[in-house]
Amino acid sequence: MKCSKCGGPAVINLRQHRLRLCEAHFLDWFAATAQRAIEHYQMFTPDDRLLVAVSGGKDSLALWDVLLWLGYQAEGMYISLGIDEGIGYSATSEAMCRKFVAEHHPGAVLHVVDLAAEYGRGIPELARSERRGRGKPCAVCGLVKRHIMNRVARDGGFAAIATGHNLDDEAAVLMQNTLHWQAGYLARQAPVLEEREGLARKVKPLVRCYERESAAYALLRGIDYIYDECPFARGATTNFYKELLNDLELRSPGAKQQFYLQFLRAREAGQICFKEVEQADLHPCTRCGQPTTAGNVCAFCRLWENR
Ligand code: Q46
Ligand code: ZN
Ligand code: ZN
Repeated sequence: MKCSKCGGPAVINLRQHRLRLCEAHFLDWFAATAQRAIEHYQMFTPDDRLLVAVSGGKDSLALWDVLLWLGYQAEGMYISLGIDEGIGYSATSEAMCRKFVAEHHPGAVLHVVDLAAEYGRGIPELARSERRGRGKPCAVCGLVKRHIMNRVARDGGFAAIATGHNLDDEAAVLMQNTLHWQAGYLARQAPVLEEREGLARKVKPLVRCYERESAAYALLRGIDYIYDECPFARGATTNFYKELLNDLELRSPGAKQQFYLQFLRAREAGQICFKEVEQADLHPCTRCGQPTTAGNVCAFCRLWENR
């Protein structure tokens, strides 16, 4: 297999683009693809300070690496959730983030928030004491991560929070939302979520890259990452949709990309439109000052009352 650009030995076949690339040309292609998405969706400029949400996994570390490589001001943010489940999940993922900085970008800033140390409980204990978290702590975990990210982004004056969501993630969510005709979610599913009354701007620069491409990027750049998924992610419905889309992709290369990018294009062109569900008014929580739609005290602050 030869590189379509230089004729050297190719390391990857991007069937959906009819491109075979050698290591150097693939790394360039990956960075250029991220850069095109950043520009096309007007995500940020080199003057903006970005907070990259890192989990120790391939997508978020690949994103942080490529943003620094492209010359953006990107700081990392890791939240230690206190998840062990017999595999030391949080400890290993934090170690991967620290190793990444030490080995690849010694000058980069990594913000770490340790939930148990700072608030007294990690996700599993918190979920056990919460009605909505029994059995599956993801609802509580999502709430905690959003709150802490937003706080760090706001306190640090960052222009946006960048996450490593790739095209596979977005296509799976799109499929799920489409099959259920979740018009409100479809209206809001976008590579950029604008800032709103104290909620930080959110951007997803890797939305045009397949998951296997961010894995290949991490591998070729020598980035060590945690291979295990969070133990609580097992059986997640998005994984089911990802498998369906991968089957489709095998039969018809490019199907995944077509499904997701055509949705964005058609919406941009006004060919399809979904009415946004009225968003509830936000006001500051009387305890922490962060935006909430609930009563005076936000859901995050109320979490710690249940013992
Ligand atoms: S970290 Fe948290 Fe995820 Fe683990 S507990 Fe669920 S939400 S699966 S992305
Ligand atoms: Zn080449
Ligand atoms: Zn609060």
